[in-house]
Amino acid sequence: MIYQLYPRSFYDTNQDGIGDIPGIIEKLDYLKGLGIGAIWLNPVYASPNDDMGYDISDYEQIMKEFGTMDDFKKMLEEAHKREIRIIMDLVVNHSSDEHQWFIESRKSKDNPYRDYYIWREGKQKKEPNNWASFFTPSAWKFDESTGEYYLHLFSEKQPDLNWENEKVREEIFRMINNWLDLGVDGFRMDVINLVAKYPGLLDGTGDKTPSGYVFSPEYFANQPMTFTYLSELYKRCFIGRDCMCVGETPFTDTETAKKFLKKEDPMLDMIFQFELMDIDSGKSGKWEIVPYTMKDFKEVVARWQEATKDSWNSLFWSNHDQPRPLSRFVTWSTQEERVLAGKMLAVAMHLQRGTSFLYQGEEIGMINATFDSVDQLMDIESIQYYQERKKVGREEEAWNAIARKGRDHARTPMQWNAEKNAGFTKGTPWLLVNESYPLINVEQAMKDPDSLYYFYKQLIQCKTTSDTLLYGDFTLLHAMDDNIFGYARRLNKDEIQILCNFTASPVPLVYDVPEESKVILSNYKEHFKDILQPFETIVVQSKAPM
Ligand code: TEU
Ligand code: CA
Repeated sequence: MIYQLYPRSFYDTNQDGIGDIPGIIEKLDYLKGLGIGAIWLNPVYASPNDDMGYDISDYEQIMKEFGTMDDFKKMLEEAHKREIRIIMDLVVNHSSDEHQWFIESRKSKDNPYRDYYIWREGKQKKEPNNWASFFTPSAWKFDESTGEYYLHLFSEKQPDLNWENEKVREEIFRMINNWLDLGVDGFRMDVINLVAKYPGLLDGTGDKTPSGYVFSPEYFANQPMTFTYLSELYKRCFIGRDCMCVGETPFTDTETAKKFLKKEDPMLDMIFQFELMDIDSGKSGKWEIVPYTMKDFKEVVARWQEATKDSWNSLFWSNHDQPRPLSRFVTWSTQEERVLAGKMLAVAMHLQRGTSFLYQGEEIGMINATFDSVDQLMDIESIQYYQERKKVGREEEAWNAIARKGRDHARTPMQWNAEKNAGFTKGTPWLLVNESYPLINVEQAMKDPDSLYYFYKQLIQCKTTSDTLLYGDFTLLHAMDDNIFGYARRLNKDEIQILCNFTASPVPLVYDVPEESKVILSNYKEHFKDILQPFETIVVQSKAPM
């Protein structure tokens, strides 16, 4: 179980309203208590925070708001003492425009760093091609000083690095090796499958975005050279080391995943796929929110389990880019239901085959926040989207989408207790505190033996001590049921059935388990053989049929 920790919102020790590394150190025992084996830290490198640390201005320095390199080393040591591994974020598709390389690169066309980034001349006084960016209308920005454009798939302050340049790759490999030598245990590699761009940078042919540009992953995602670069990176940095790497890979289907995960030519240990996170996204992307069915959900889960059966899968309900799962995948109305549903979701995901990622706050059942106006938002993606839509009078529609899927929902401060600012800071928090904190907080959860926190602890214990849950194969059960998600994990003669009612109503279900089976985990004390109670989850172990 890996705990994804968003440092900016975890715990503030110097009351500047920003979480910090000393805050992480202070809470390591809390995390140890939960039973996790590793922490993935969102970026902690020097950054002007245009995209909250995903715009790095120095890969070898710690963000000053978070602390010093000594603080970092101390955290590493303290985590290791507790047998907790530390996995860093690695953001090397782009840097910040305030990185020394880019400052040099933009100075002149013959600067030694010019080729560290992707510069092109305009075409008839317009951008070099029609690519749309994730955050702005065009993926190109005109730079006065040399009269050329640079490519930025994300914000204007995140110029894409030029991986074709061997010097760039060498710098990156050196930097990765430095962190590994320092003792970090692995990396979560940000949009790592976007590093190679199609050589001709051709115009995309898909639908135009409202501003007239074309989102063109066919030319910037999973290009042939991506696999070459990643294989090289693995050989130069990871081989022979006790570490792990998980690649964040949008636009990746199961066939492409197999290429990333093949054992003969290692590139990545796991990937984060996006099909589940995009299950409610329409053709035009995440802001077009569309309905989906339980069958759609099962189809995605089963297909990815199948595709990774010879490699390894990653399991997650959320991360710092996604809304809170309790506000997204289930509909509940009382606090009691919230806790039941939280437990059910935990089982539904984490007893599948793969490594689990638990996003900060999920262990206490945090939910989406209420934002009253765009001034309260801090996330560049939501803010830019809102402003673009406002230009064409569609701000209300944009606001409704942000209320459901804005990235700030996941980024509000951790709720430690019922005191001011949820005990996160005595200063002014950098992003508003979710108003639910008097009810939903760590202190409350620790006092209540039936809390989600203790359930997670039990679940982690269950999974990490069962070979069947760790290594057993996966079979979908009740595939046609519209309300129940069920699966079996089998290893040799051992079978564990996992049943989950995703609805707030009782659902009839006859479960077919042998007499001598036993319930090893559930969110209810009482069970009925022909019904699953509202949000009930039940994990039943038996000997598999011969
Ligand atoms: O996200 C990559 C990515 O594909 C995003 O567009 C994602 O789909 C989006 O955030 C959903 O709203 C990674 C990081 O996780 C994200 O925080 C960064 O902003 C982005 O890369 C750029 O580094
Ligand atoms: Ca602080």
